[in-house]
Amino acid sequence: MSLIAGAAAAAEPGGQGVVQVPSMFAAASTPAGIIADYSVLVFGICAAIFVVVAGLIIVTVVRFRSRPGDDDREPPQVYGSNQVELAWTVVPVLIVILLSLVTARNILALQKDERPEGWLPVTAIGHQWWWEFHYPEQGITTANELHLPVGRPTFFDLESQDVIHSFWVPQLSGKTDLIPNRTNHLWVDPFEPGVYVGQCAEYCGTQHAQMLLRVVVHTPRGFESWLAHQRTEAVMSPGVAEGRRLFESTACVNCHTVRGTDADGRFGPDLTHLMSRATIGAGVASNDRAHLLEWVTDPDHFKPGVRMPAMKLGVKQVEQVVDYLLTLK
Ligand SMILES: [Cu+2]
Repeated sequence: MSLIAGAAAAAEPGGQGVVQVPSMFAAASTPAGIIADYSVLVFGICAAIFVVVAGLIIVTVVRFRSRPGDDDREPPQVYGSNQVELAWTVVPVLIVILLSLVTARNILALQKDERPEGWLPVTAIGHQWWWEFHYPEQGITTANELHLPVGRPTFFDLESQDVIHSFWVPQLSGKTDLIPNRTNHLWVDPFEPGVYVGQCAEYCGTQHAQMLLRVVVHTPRGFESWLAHQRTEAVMSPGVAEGRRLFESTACVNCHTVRGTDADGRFGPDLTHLMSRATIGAGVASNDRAHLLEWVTDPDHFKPGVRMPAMKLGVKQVEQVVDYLLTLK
């Protein structure tokens, strides 16, 4: 069911663009590039050590194996060779120093505690089991699908509403934890428009594996038009008045916000522009009428243990609520 499994697919139903394969070796942002280069360096050094050690073992085993006619005397024993001792002390020390220096340089390049002037601020909040993204400069909030521009780096405040989560989009950056009562930071500067997928990387409860996120990277102009659309309030169509009345008279409004209406709950995802998202339930299903009907009827069916309860509405009422949701474009 997971949309990550189908991530290699070229076309995207939501019209968001090509979904990239989530490989940390296909870096699409500076922090991910630094980490990928470092991984290759460490892997290269370890591979060289492996080849030397395994090679010496093989040569020794073959060359000094027992042969017919050998006598049973012990071969000469070597103790206290200064050359050998120096070699296996100095070489590892040099390797450790090299790796420490490169690590320190990379950490300095990756870690920023303050947002540089001109960067886009975004607050990412981890919830069991979905992502809230808040754009403080624009005053908008969305869920599970993060939209970013090319050409302007983004600086994240990472927070958690409940337990420890971890933000990870392999092509954009390394993992950083979202910890309750603490704000961590992360930055990315995507090079190419596209859709990058990621997921929570710290076990956070039963639905941890279905806490997916997608990052839609736009051209600067595309990002501005996305922002302009998200800033607008929900547009009401009279044809779905009954669905809206049901939504606002049941517990839906305790958890969900629809800007421009009475719904201002904060516990669940903001639904003002629900239909601008390609997926529901933090990536468990594509966002269309059939899946919304199933989701509202019984969210547990997709995500056992999910915090959203089944509202015990009749079939007709669920259809009316969903038809209202479908107008939240
Ligand atoms: Cu998790």
